[in-house]
Amino acid sequence: MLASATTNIAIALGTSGVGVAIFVVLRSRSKRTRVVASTAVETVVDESPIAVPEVVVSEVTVAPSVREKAGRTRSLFASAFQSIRGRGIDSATWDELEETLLLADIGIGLATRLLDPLRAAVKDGSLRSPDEVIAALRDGMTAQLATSDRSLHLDAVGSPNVWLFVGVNGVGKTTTIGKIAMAQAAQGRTVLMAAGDTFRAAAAEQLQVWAERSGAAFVRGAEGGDPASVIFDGIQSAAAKGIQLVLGDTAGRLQNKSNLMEELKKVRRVADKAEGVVNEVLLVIDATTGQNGLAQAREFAAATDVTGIVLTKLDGSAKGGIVFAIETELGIPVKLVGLGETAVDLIAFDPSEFVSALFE
Ligand SMILES: Nc1nc2c(ncn2[C@@H]2O[C@H](COP(=O)(O)OP(=O)(O)O)[C@@H](O)[C@H]2O)c(=O)[nH]1
Ligand SMILES: [Mg+2]
Repeated sequence: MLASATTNIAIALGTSGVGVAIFVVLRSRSKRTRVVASTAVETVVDESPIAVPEVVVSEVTVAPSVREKAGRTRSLFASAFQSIRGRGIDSATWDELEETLLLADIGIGLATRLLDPLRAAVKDGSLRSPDEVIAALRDGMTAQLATSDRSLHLDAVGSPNVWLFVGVNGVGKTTTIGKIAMAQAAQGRTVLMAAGDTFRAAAAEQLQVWAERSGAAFVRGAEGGDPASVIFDGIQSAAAKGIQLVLGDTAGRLQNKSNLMEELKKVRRVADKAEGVVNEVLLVIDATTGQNGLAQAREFAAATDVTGIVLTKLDGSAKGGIVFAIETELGIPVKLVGLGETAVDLIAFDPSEFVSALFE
Protein backbone atom coordinates (compact mmCIF):
# COMPACT_ATOMS: atom_id res chain seq x y z
CA MET A 1 0.00 0.00 0.00
CA LEU A 2 1.22 3.44 -0.77
CA ALA A 3 -0.63 5.15 2.01
CA SER A 4 1.19 4.65 5.27
CA ALA A 5 0.74 6.09 8.69
CA THR A 6 3.61 8.39 9.52
CA THR A 7 4.25 9.57 13.02
CA ASN A 8 6.91 12.05 13.86
CA ILE A 9 8.21 12.24 17.41
CA ALA A 10 10.73 14.79 18.51
CA ILE A 11 12.74 14.02 21.63
CA ALA A 12 15.16 16.50 23.14
CA LEU A 13 18.28 15.09 24.72
CA GLY A 14 21.05 16.81 26.54
CA THR A 15 24.56 15.75 25.55
CA SER A 16 27.50 17.44 27.24
CA GLY A 17 25.47 20.57 27.70
CA VAL A 18 24.60 20.81 24.01
CA GLY A 19 21.00 20.48 22.88
CA VAL A 20 20.61 17.58 20.51
CA ALA A 21 17.32 16.82 18.83
CA ILE A 22 16.44 13.26 18.06
CA PHE A 23 13.84 12.88 15.38
CA VAL A 24 12.10 9.58 15.11
CA VAL A 25 10.03 8.67 12.09
CA LEU A 26 7.73 5.72 12.58
CA ARG A 27 6.17 4.20 9.52
CA SER A 28 3.63 1.44 9.83
CA ARG A 29 3.54 -0.79 6.81
CA SER A 30 1.27 -3.80 6.96
CA LYS A 31 2.54 -6.01 9.79
CA ARG A 32 5.97 -4.52 10.14
CA THR A 33 6.85 -1.34 11.94
CA ARG A 34 9.88 0.34 10.60
CA VAL A 35 11.61 2.97 12.60
CA VAL A 36 14.16 5.40 11.39
CA ALA A 37 15.58 7.94 13.74
CA SER A 38 18.30 10.45 13.41
CA THR A 39 20.00 12.91 15.65
CA ALA A 40 21.07 16.42 14.93
CA VAL A 41 24.76 15.84 14.75
CA GLU A 42 26.62 17.37 11.92
CA THR A 43 29.65 15.59 10.55
CA VAL A 44 32.09 17.39 8.36
CA VAL A 45 33.93 14.79 6.36
CA ASP A 46 37.22 15.64 4.79
CA GLU A 47 37.72 13.57 1.65
CA SER A 48 41.49 14.05 1.53
CA PRO A 49 43.41 10.82 2.10
CA ILE A 50 45.04 11.61 5.42
CA ALA A 51 42.69 13.97 7.21
CA VAL A 52 40.47 12.76 10.02
CA PRO A 53 37.01 14.29 9.74
CA GLU A 54 35.84 16.75 12.31
CA VAL A 55 32.49 16.19 14.02
CA VAL A 56 30.47 19.21 14.92
CA VAL A 57 27.49 18.92 17.23
CA SER A 58 24.96 21.47 16.11
CA GLU A 59 22.06 22.99 17.97
CA VAL A 60 18.60 21.49 17.48
CA THR A 61 17.98 20.57 13.85
CA VAL A 62 14.73 19.45 12.32
CA ALA A 63 14.55 16.34 10.16
CA PRO A 64 14.40 17.33 6.51
CA SER A 65 11.45 17.01 4.18
CA VAL A 66 11.88 15.48 0.75
CA ARG A 67 9.79 18.31 -0.64
CA GLU A 68 12.29 20.91 0.46
CA LYS A 69 15.48 18.96 -0.02
CA ALA A 70 14.71 17.39 -3.39
CA GLY A 71 14.08 20.91 -4.67
CA ARG A 72 16.15 20.57 -7.81
CA THR A 73 14.22 17.62 -9.19
CA ARG A 74 11.02 19.24 -8.00
CA SER A 75 11.62 22.52 -9.82
CA LEU A 76 12.46 20.66 -13.02
CA PHE A 77 8.96 19.15 -12.96
CA ALA A 78 7.32 22.35 -11.74
CA SER A 79 8.59 24.44 -14.63
CA ALA A 80 7.50 21.87 -17.23
CA PHE A 81 4.03 21.63 -15.70
CA GLN A 82 3.72 25.39 -15.56
CA SER A 83 4.49 25.79 -19.21
CA ILE A 84 2.16 22.94 -20.25
CA ARG A 85 -0.66 24.39 -18.18
CA GLY A 86 -0.07 27.82 -19.68
CA ARG A 87 -0.07 26.63 -23.27
CA GLY A 88 -2.54 23.77 -23.26
CA ILE A 89 -1.85 20.39 -24.84
CA ASP A 90 -0.12 20.61 -28.18
CA SER A 91 2.59 18.72 -30.02
CA ALA A 92 5.31 20.38 -27.90
CA THR A 93 3.73 18.99 -24.71
CA TRP A 94 5.14 15.53 -25.36
CA ASP A 95 8.62 16.76 -26.14
CA GLU A 96 8.58 18.85 -23.04
CA LEU A 97 7.40 16.01 -20.79
CA GLU A 98 9.89 13.61 -22.32
CA GLU A 99 12.73 16.07 -21.90
CA THR A 100 11.78 16.62 -18.26
CA LEU A 101 11.69 12.90 -17.54
CA LEU A 102 15.04 12.43 -19.26
CA LEU A 103 16.65 15.35 -17.42
CA ALA A 104 15.45 13.80 -14.18
CA ASP A 105 17.22 10.61 -15.33
CA ILE A 106 14.16 8.42 -15.41
CA GLY A 107 15.62 6.84 -18.53
CA ILE A 108 14.29 6.66 -22.06
CA GLY A 109 12.63 3.26 -21.70
CA LEU A 110 10.48 4.21 -18.76
CA ALA A 111 9.81 7.71 -20.10
CA THR A 112 8.36 6.15 -23.25
CA ARG A 113 6.33 3.63 -21.28
CA LEU A 114 4.89 6.45 -19.18
CA LEU A 115 4.11 8.89 -21.99
CA ASP A 116 2.83 6.61 -24.78
CA PRO A 117 -0.45 5.73 -23.03
CA LEU A 118 -1.04 9.40 -22.17
CA ARG A 119 -0.54 10.45 -25.75
CA ALA A 120 -2.99 7.76 -26.87
CA ALA A 121 -5.49 8.86 -24.22
CA VAL A 122 -5.33 12.46 -25.44
CA LYS A 123 -5.85 11.28 -29.00
CA ASP A 124 -8.95 9.28 -28.17
CA GLY A 125 -10.32 12.08 -26.02
CA SER A 126 -10.19 10.34 -22.64
CA LEU A 127 -7.68 12.91 -21.35
CA ARG A 128 -8.47 16.50 -22.29
CA SER A 129 -6.78 19.10 -20.15
CA PRO A 130 -3.16 19.63 -19.08
CA ASP A 131 -4.24 18.94 -15.51
CA GLU A 132 -5.68 15.58 -16.54
CA VAL A 133 -2.48 14.67 -18.37
CA ILE A 134 -0.33 15.68 -15.41
CA ALA A 135 -2.55 13.72 -13.01
CA ALA A 136 -2.33 10.67 -15.26
CA LEU A 137 1.46 10.97 -15.39
CA ARG A 138 1.52 11.15 -11.64
CA ASP A 139 -0.60 7.99 -11.40
CA GLY A 140 1.70 6.25 -13.85
CA MET A 141 4.81 7.20 -11.88
CA THR A 142 3.21 6.25 -8.57
CA ALA A 143 2.31 2.86 -9.98
CA GLN A 144 5.98 2.22 -10.83
CA LEU A 145 6.89 2.38 -7.14
CA ALA A 146 3.88 0.54 -5.79
CA THR A 147 4.99 -2.94 -4.95
CA SER A 148 8.37 -2.90 -3.23
CA ASP A 149 9.04 -4.07 0.30
CA ARG A 150 11.16 -1.28 1.71
CA SER A 151 11.59 -2.54 5.24
CA LEU A 152 15.04 -2.98 6.72
CA HIS A 153 15.31 -6.45 8.14
CA LEU A 154 16.25 -6.90 11.75
CA ASP A 155 14.69 -10.28 12.21
CA ALA A 156 17.62 -12.32 13.48
CA VAL A 157 17.05 -13.31 17.08
CA GLY A 158 19.87 -14.39 19.39
CA SER A 159 22.60 -13.54 16.88
CA PRO A 160 23.62 -10.23 15.34
CA ASN A 161 21.81 -8.81 12.34
CA VAL A 162 24.36 -7.82 9.75
CA TRP A 163 23.89 -5.04 7.24
CA LEU A 164 26.65 -4.65 4.67
CA PHE A 165 27.13 -1.42 2.74
CA VAL A 166 28.57 -1.48 -0.76
CA GLY A 167 29.03 1.10 -3.48
CA VAL A 168 31.70 3.07 -5.29
CA ASN A 169 33.98 5.53 -3.55
CA GLY A 170 32.47 8.79 -2.34
CA VAL A 171 28.78 7.86 -2.65
CA GLY A 172 28.18 8.15 1.10
CA LYS A 173 28.56 4.64 2.55
CA THR A 174 30.41 5.66 5.70
CA THR A 175 28.17 8.66 6.31
CA THR A 176 25.07 6.50 5.85
CA ILE A 177 26.38 3.96 8.35
CA GLY A 178 26.95 6.81 10.80
CA LYS A 179 23.44 8.15 10.33
CA ILE A 180 21.91 4.69 10.71
CA ALA A 181 23.94 3.98 13.85
CA MET A 182 22.71 7.22 15.41
CA ALA A 183 19.14 6.33 14.53
CA GLN A 184 19.35 2.75 15.77
CA ALA A 185 21.13 3.75 18.97
CA ALA A 186 18.41 6.35 19.60
CA GLN A 187 15.93 3.48 19.58
CA GLY A 188 17.94 1.58 22.13
CA ARG A 189 19.55 -0.92 19.77
CA THR A 190 23.14 -1.94 20.27
CA VAL A 191 25.31 -1.42 17.24
CA LEU A 192 28.81 -2.42 16.13
CA MET A 193 30.57 -0.87 13.17
CA ALA A 194 33.12 -2.94 11.25
CA ALA A 195 35.55 -0.87 9.20
CA GLY A 196 35.81 -3.08 6.12
CA ASP A 197 37.18 -0.21 4.04
CA THR A 198 40.83 -1.01 4.72
CA PHE A 199 41.96 0.75 1.56
CA ARG A 200 43.12 3.80 3.50
CA ALA A 201 43.44 4.42 7.23
CA ALA A 202 41.38 7.62 7.09
CA ALA A 203 38.34 5.57 6.06
CA ALA A 204 38.42 3.66 9.36
CA GLU A 205 39.05 6.87 11.28
CA GLN A 206 36.04 8.51 9.64
CA LEU A 207 33.88 5.57 10.69
CA GLN A 208 35.35 5.62 14.19
CA VAL A 209 34.22 9.23 14.62
CA TRP A 210 30.66 8.13 13.92
CA ALA A 211 31.07 5.14 16.27
CA GLU A 212 32.14 7.43 19.08
CA ARG A 213 29.28 9.83 18.44
CA SER A 214 26.65 7.10 18.33
CA GLY A 215 28.14 4.99 21.10
CA ALA A 216 28.57 2.05 18.73
CA ALA A 217 31.26 -0.57 19.27
CA PHE A 218 33.96 -0.44 16.63
CA VAL A 219 36.20 -2.99 14.97
CA ARG A 220 38.92 -2.18 12.49
CA GLY A 221 41.90 -3.88 10.86
CA ALA A 222 45.26 -2.74 9.59
CA GLU A 223 45.44 -0.46 6.58
CA GLY A 224 45.53 -2.66 3.49
CA GLY A 225 44.36 -5.63 5.56
CA ASP A 226 41.74 -8.17 4.54
CA PRO A 227 38.27 -6.55 4.63
CA ALA A 228 36.50 -9.89 4.91
CA SER A 229 38.34 -10.69 8.16
CA VAL A 230 37.47 -7.30 9.62
CA ILE A 231 33.79 -7.90 8.91
CA PHE A 232 34.07 -11.47 10.27
CA ASP A 233 35.78 -10.27 13.45
CA GLY A 234 33.14 -7.56 13.84
CA ILE A 235 30.31 -10.07 13.65
CA GLN A 236 32.03 -12.49 16.04
CA SER A 237 32.69 -9.69 18.49
CA ALA A 238 29.06 -8.54 18.27
CA ALA A 239 27.87 -12.11 18.85
CA ALA A 240 30.13 -12.44 21.90
CA LYS A 241 28.87 -9.17 23.35
CA GLY A 242 25.21 -9.70 22.46
CA ILE A 243 25.17 -6.69 20.11
CA GLN A 244 22.10 -6.64 17.90
CA LEU A 245 23.24 -4.95 14.73
CA VAL A 246 26.53 -4.97 12.82
CA LEU A 247 27.03 -2.30 10.16
CA GLY A 248 29.80 -3.37 7.80
CA ASP A 249 31.56 -0.70 5.77
CA THR A 250 33.43 -1.71 2.60
CA ALA A 251 35.84 -0.09 0.19
CA GLY A 252 34.51 1.43 -2.99
CA ARG A 253 37.69 1.22 -4.97
CA LEU A 254 40.51 -1.17 -5.54
CA GLN A 255 43.11 -1.58 -8.23
CA ASN A 256 40.29 -2.38 -10.64
CA LYS A 257 36.61 -3.17 -10.80
CA SER A 258 36.88 -6.94 -11.02
CA ASN A 259 39.10 -6.99 -7.91
CA LEU A 260 36.50 -4.94 -6.08
CA MET A 261 33.66 -7.26 -7.08
CA GLU A 262 35.69 -10.33 -6.13
CA GLU A 263 36.51 -8.77 -2.79
CA LEU A 264 32.84 -8.00 -2.12
CA LYS A 265 31.87 -11.56 -2.96
CA LYS A 266 34.49 -12.76 -0.48
CA VAL A 267 33.26 -10.34 2.19
CA ARG A 268 29.78 -11.77 1.76
CA ARG A 269 30.96 -15.41 1.81
CA VAL A 270 33.03 -14.87 4.92
CA ALA A 271 30.32 -12.82 6.64
CA ASP A 272 27.91 -15.70 6.08
CA LYS A 273 30.27 -18.01 7.99
CA ALA A 274 30.26 -15.80 11.09
CA GLU A 275 27.77 -16.11 13.92
CA GLY A 276 25.30 -13.59 12.55
CA VAL A 277 22.68 -13.23 9.83
CA VAL A 278 23.42 -11.02 6.85
CA ASN A 279 19.94 -9.73 6.18
CA GLU A 280 20.69 -6.54 4.29
CA VAL A 281 23.24 -5.74 1.61
CA LEU A 282 22.59 -2.08 0.94
CA LEU A 283 23.95 -0.56 -2.21
CA VAL A 284 24.65 3.11 -1.75
CA ILE A 285 24.17 5.25 -4.86
CA ASP A 286 24.84 8.95 -5.29
CA ALA A 287 21.74 10.53 -6.87
CA THR A 288 23.82 13.23 -8.53
CA THR A 289 25.33 10.58 -10.81
CA GLY A 290 21.93 9.76 -12.32
CA GLN A 291 22.02 7.02 -14.92
CA ASN A 292 25.64 6.19 -13.97
CA GLY A 293 24.21 5.07 -10.68
CA LEU A 294 22.03 2.64 -12.57
CA ALA A 295 25.09 1.19 -14.31
CA GLN A 296 26.81 0.82 -10.92
CA ALA A 297 23.74 -0.84 -9.49
CA ARG A 298 23.80 -3.42 -12.29
CA GLU A 299 27.44 -4.31 -11.56
CA PHE A 300 27.06 -4.53 -7.80
CA ALA A 301 23.81 -6.47 -8.07
CA ALA A 302 25.58 -8.99 -10.29
CA ALA A 303 28.35 -9.47 -7.71
CA THR A 304 26.39 -9.40 -4.46
CA ASP A 305 22.81 -10.06 -3.45
CA VAL A 306 21.76 -6.45 -3.05
CA THR A 307 18.64 -6.21 -0.89
CA GLY A 308 18.06 -2.49 -1.14
CA ILE A 309 19.32 0.86 -2.31
CA VAL A 310 20.29 3.88 -0.24
CA LEU A 311 20.03 6.86 -2.58
CA THR A 312 22.20 9.64 -1.17
CA LYS A 313 22.63 13.31 -2.10
CA LEU A 314 19.09 13.70 -3.36
CA ASP A 315 19.41 17.17 -1.85
CA GLY A 316 21.89 18.25 -4.48
CA SER A 317 20.46 16.41 -7.45
CA ALA A 318 18.00 17.19 -10.22
CA LYS A 319 18.25 13.52 -11.15
CA GLY A 320 15.86 12.12 -8.57
CA GLY A 321 14.10 10.23 -11.37
CA ILE A 322 16.82 7.62 -10.93
CA VAL A 323 14.62 6.16 -8.18
CA PHE A 324 12.14 5.05 -10.84
CA ALA A 325 14.85 3.77 -13.16
CA ILE A 326 16.47 1.65 -10.43
CA GLU A 327 13.25 0.11 -9.26
CA THR A 328 11.78 -0.62 -12.66
CA GLU A 329 14.98 -1.71 -14.43
CA LEU A 330 16.53 -3.70 -11.59
CA GLY A 331 13.63 -4.47 -9.28
CA ILE A 332 15.67 -3.43 -6.24
CA PRO A 333 13.75 -1.33 -3.70
CA VAL A 334 15.02 2.08 -2.68
CA LYS A 335 14.89 1.82 1.10
CA LEU A 336 16.54 4.98 2.38
CA VAL A 337 17.19 8.41 0.99
CA GLY A 338 20.03 10.76 1.98
CA LEU A 339 19.09 14.42 2.02
CA GLY A 340 22.23 16.02 3.41
CA GLU A 341 25.38 15.52 5.43
CA THR A 342 24.08 15.67 8.99
CA ALA A 343 22.81 12.78 11.05
CA VAL A 344 19.15 13.72 10.60
CA ASP A 345 19.47 13.71 6.84
CA LEU A 346 18.55 10.10 6.21
CA ILE A 347 14.93 9.09 5.90
CA ALA A 348 12.94 6.03 4.93
CA PHE A 349 11.95 6.29 1.30
CA ASP A 350 8.23 6.92 0.99
CA PRO A 351 7.10 6.73 -2.66
CA SER A 352 3.89 8.70 -2.21
CA GLU A 353 5.73 11.47 -0.38
CA PHE A 354 8.36 11.52 -3.11
CA VAL A 355 5.88 11.63 -5.99
CA SER A 356 3.88 14.34 -4.19
CA ALA A 357 7.06 16.35 -3.83
CA LEU A 358 7.52 16.24 -7.60
CA PHE A 359 3.93 17.06 -8.53
CA GLU A 360 2.64 19.48 -5.91
N1 LIG B 1 24.68 16.52 0.28
C1 LIG B 1 24.87 15.26 0.72
N2 LIG B 1 26.12 14.82 0.98
C2 LIG B 1 26.27 13.56 1.42
C3 LIG B 1 25.16 12.70 1.62
N3 LIG B 1 25.64 11.50 2.06
C4 LIG B 1 26.99 11.63 2.12
N4 LIG B 1 27.38 12.86 1.74
C5 LIG B 1 28.75 13.39 1.62
O1 LIG B 1 29.44 12.69 0.60
C6 LIG B 1 30.84 12.63 0.91
C7 LIG B 1 31.34 11.21 0.81
O2 LIG B 1 30.74 10.43 1.83
P1 LIG B 1 31.40 9.12 2.45
O3 LIG B 1 30.44 8.62 3.47
O4 LIG B 1 32.80 9.38 2.87
O5 LIG B 1 31.40 8.18 1.16
P2 LIG B 1 31.99 6.69 0.98
O6 LIG B 1 33.30 6.84 0.26
O7 LIG B 1 31.00 5.96 0.15
O8 LIG B 1 32.14 6.11 2.34
C8 LIG B 1 30.98 13.24 2.30
O9 LIG B 1 31.39 14.56 2.17
C9 LIG B 1 29.57 13.17 2.87
O10 LIG B 1 29.33 14.14 3.85
C10 LIG B 1 23.83 13.20 1.34
O11 LIG B 1 22.81 12.54 1.46
N5 LIG B 1 23.76 14.49 0.89
MG1 LIG C 1 33.80 5.36 3.23
